[in-house]
Amino acid sequence: MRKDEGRPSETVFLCHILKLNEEVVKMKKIGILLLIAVFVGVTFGAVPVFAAAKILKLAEVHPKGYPTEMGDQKFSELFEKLTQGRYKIQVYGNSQLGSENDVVEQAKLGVIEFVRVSTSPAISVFPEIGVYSMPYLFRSQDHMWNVLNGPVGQHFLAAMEKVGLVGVGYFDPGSRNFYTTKPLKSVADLKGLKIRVQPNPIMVNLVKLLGATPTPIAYAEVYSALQTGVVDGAENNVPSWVSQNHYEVAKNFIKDAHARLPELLMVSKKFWDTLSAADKKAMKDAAKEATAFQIKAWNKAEDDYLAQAKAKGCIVSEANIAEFQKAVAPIYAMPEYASYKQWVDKINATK
Ligand code: BDP
Repeated sequence: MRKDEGRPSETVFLCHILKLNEEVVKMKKIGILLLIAVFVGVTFGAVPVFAAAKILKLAEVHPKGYPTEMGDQKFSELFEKLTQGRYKIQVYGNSQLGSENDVVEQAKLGVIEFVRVSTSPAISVFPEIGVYSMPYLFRSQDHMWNVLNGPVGQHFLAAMEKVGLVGVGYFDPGSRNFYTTKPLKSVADLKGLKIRVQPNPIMVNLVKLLGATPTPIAYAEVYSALQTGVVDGAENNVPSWVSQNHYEVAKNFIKDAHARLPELLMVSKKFWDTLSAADKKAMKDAAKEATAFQIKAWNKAEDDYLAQAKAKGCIVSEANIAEFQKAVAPIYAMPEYASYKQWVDKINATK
């Protein structure tokens, strides 16, 4: 009896095993089908529904809410949308990824996909673009945009490909002006002062022509350089002066508008070359719209930051522009900038 008792449960057990086997076979079939689907998708260009977005890095020196940073965010949002979420750009502000000179090098190597930097750090890898930092080159904001949107501006964006970078677009830089810890009303007041400049040979020469001593320092270190007296002043646009708190220490600002150095949005050529023609177009389109957005944000920020500085008791003086122009004019005759003449002429001829 005992032997017989065991029989029904053995049968049930066997049935279970058989059912389980069927399930395993079913699951294997589904697995194989899924594998085929992925293979076909990848091989023939269809995108598997579960593909994760590729994360890209964009280096920026400014903090959240600064107009160029807002432009970066807009660009990132649009590029993601235009590529149906296949790419996601993460903006690293506040010099988190390094100084502008460092990140330009990293973008050349393909370690960082995008950089938003001033023209200055691009000069070390592409000297021709230095022409943009010549003093009083652009007559106004409108003149600058006519140049940037015209053949000269577009030439520079494309030509950087030779050095491993592709210019995607420009952002508005405003105009650069001097500010110091000492009273500042004229060129004479700059005499003998130590002035922070971007690591840019043209800015070094410009400051020398004004009788001051240029000190190249990375952007993130300017505040402490001013505070500790390593420098007596710096030169920049109003939003940088205020957002970096330089205005707390260097309260004297003179509106001499000696230069406008276009802000560059560049992509690593290494990454650019991996893109389809449609994605390259998407990137350019995203940049175009982001530029229009940034210009609006810029114009508003300039006014807001200036009001903030005045409210905090800063002294903002109007410069005798002719006096500044006269002092720096000899830079155009320096032999090291002879090759800029062809560009200067084209820029002067632009309406
Ligand atoms: C600001 C530019 C930023 C530069 C900075 C500087 O937006 O890209 O790094 O000047 O002076 O106006 O270093």
